[in-house]
Amino acid sequence: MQASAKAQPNIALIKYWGKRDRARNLPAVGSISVTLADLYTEMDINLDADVDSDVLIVNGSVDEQMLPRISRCLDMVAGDQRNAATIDSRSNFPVAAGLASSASAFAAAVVATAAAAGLERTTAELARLAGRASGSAARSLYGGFVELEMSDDDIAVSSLIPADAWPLKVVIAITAGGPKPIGSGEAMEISRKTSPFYKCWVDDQAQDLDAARSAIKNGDFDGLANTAEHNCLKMHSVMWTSRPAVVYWNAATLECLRAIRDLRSQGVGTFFTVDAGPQVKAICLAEDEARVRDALQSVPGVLSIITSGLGPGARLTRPA
Ligand code: 2P0
Repeated sequence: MQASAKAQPNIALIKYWGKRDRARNLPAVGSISVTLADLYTEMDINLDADVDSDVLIVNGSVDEQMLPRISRCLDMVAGDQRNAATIDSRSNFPVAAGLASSASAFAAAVVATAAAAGLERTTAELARLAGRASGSAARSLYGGFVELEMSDDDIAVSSLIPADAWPLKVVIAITAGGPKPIGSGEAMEISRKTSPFYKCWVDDQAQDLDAARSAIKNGDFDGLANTAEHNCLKMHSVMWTSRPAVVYWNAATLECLRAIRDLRSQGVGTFFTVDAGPQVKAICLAEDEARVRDALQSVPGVLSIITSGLGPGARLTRPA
């Protein structure tokens, strides 16, 4: 009745923004991501803990705010007749700051809960369950380059190529601490209902997915860079044209984009992406990682830098 799992966050190169079905949390668009290696969430689930109701500890402190969402996720995996659980979650990076902490948390949660409940589930089934809890979490069940495909009835997630087939690096510039002003789930709904660009965003996505998929299969860095930057800016254009506008960037975010574009124009293998937060992620060729890190480190307003390679999908650590 006890199990532990480890999962890494993922960074979308072709992004998910908007829901097709809120009740089942189905995304309106497919997405493609890279799973990171060096940032992680470890989660212990105990379904034999002798507690009256679920208790969630995040990095050593009781977390009442996340508890209802985590409890619903455990219900989805183990059924709502399950025992109350203690859930102990530890992450080695800032949570709720646009670093996809919900992805690694819910991916770890579904893997550990299924094992604690003694259930055999395939990775594809676990990915669908994780996606119900948080759309991006479905992608963290797989390693390397991952595609989430959207059909009318459900999602299907798969690895396009493993992490070691194209060992790119990710340099993350932290430009602000603390939680984001508005959660992505709520912000997506505002965009869906109000942005005049939303339909165009949804209609365009298949083209970006096709271009990115073939760039990944062909190891075409420039092709991937052009498509990913375009897709990121298109998503933020949808956010900015929502009412009220959803603006996650700060001045340092924009300065980092400029620095990355300057590097690229000098022949450095890097491109940017930005999620629902002010942090900037520079994807880069391994040989250019140090140069990208040094450049972003010296951008005014950058508080710290995190670097990571690409890594595996969520897995059970206990029982191993
Ligand atoms: C992504 N984001 O594809 C996009 C890009 C943020 C910007 O998925 O409501 O936490 O839990 O399904 O997965 C963040 O949204 O949203 C996200 P829910 P989630 O990575």
